[in-house]
Amino acid sequence: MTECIFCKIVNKEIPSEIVYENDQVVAFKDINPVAPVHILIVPKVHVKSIMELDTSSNILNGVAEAIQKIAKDQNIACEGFRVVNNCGTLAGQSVDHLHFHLLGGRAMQWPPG
Ligand code: D5M
Repeated sequence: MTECIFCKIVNKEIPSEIVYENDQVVAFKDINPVAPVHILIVPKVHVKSIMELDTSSNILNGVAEAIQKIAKDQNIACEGFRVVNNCGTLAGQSVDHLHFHLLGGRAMQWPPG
C-alpha cells in the first residue's frame, strides 16, 4: 500500500476533483488553489521529480495533451496561463510525486516568488 498522496488519488483510493485523464496522467483540482483555475497534472506512475523522469517515456506527451485539453475546457487557452513544476526543496516542492501546476484565470507576476 503506497503512502504517496498523489498515488492514492491516481488509484482513486482517496477523493479528488478529477477534471481530465489519459493513459499517462490524471489531472485534478488543487486543494489549495492560488488562482481561479489551479489544476495539478500528475503522472499515473510514481516518479519523484522531473530529475527522476525516464526521458524515453511518453509521460510528457501525456502532460502536453492534458494541458491543451484542460486549457480549452477551462476557457483559459486564449487569454493565457502558466504551467509550473517545483523541483526540490528550494523550489518548494512539497509532494514528492512529479506534478505540473496549471494556473490561469488571473494576471500572473514575473519573476515568481
Ligand atoms: O505542490 C503540491 C500541491 O499539491 C499543493 O498546491 C497542494 C496540493 N495538494 C496536496 N494534497 C492534495 C490533495 N489531496 N488534493 C489536491 N491537491 C493537493 P508543490 O509544487 O509540491 O508545492
